[in-house]
Amino acid sequence: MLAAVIWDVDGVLAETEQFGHRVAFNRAFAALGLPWEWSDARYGELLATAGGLERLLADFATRDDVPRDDAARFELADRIHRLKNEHYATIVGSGALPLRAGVAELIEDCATAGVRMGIATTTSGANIEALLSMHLGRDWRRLFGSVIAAEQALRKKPDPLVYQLALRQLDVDPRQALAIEDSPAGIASALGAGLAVIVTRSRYFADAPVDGARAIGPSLGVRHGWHPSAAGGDDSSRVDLAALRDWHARG
Ligand code: XBP
Repeated sequence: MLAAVIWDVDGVLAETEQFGHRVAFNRAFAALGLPWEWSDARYGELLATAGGLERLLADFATRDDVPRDDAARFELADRIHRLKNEHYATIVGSGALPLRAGVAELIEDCATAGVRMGIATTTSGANIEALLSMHLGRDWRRLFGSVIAAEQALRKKPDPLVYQLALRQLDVDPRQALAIEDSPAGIASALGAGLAVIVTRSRYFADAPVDGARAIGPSLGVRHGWHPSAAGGDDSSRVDLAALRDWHARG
C-alpha cells in the first residue's frame, strides 16, 4: 500500500537549475568581481556534484585562479554560495521559476487522499521556503509531514540519509513509500533508503542513467511517454495518484 510520497526539489518540483541556481551563481561571481561564468554546458557537467557548495569546490579543484590555502578556498566558496542563495531568492520571487506541469495537481491528489508527503533535498531550507511559499502559499508546510534539507541531512545525495530521515519523520516503512526524482544521485539516495522511485526527466538529466527506477517519463504533466505506462486513473492526461499507486504496487 502506498502511504507516502517523497518529493525531490530541484528538477522535480521546478526546473530551478538553468535559470535559477546557475544564473544566481553567475551573479554572485560578478558581484564579487570574479571573472567567471558558468555556461549551460559547464553547469550540466558540474551538476554531477550534488549540493551548491560542493559544486563550487568541485569547480575550484579544476582552477588555478583560486586560493591555494584550504581554509581560504573554503571561505571563498562559502561566501559565493551565500550570495548565490540571495540572488536565487530574488529570481524565485520574480516568478521566473514556476512549478513543473502536473506537480500542483499531484500534490493536491495526495493531500486529498491522505497520502503523506515529504521533501528530501540537498538544497537549503531557505531555498525551499522561497520556492514553495511563492507557489503553494505561505502555509505550504501544512502539506508536508517532513521537510529534510541540507541543514538536516549533512551527508548529501547519493547518500541515503536524506530519505532515511524523511521516512523516520513521516513514520513510514520504506516499502510503503515512493520517491519522485530526476538525478542519478537522487535515485541512488532513494534506492539506498529502500524506497521505490519514479523518474521525471529534467533539463540537465534528460539522458542520465536511471537504473532501478519503477517508471520513467518526460513530465508529471503528461501520461503519455511514461514507461511502463500506468493503468487506471481518473485523469488520463497527467500522472495522477492512481498512476503512482499502480507503479508502486508493481514492486
Ligand atoms: C539539487 C542540488 C542543489 C541545487 C543548489 O538538489 O544539488 O545543490 O543545485 O542548491 P535536489 P544549493 O535535486 O536534491 O533538490 O546551492 O542550496 O545546494
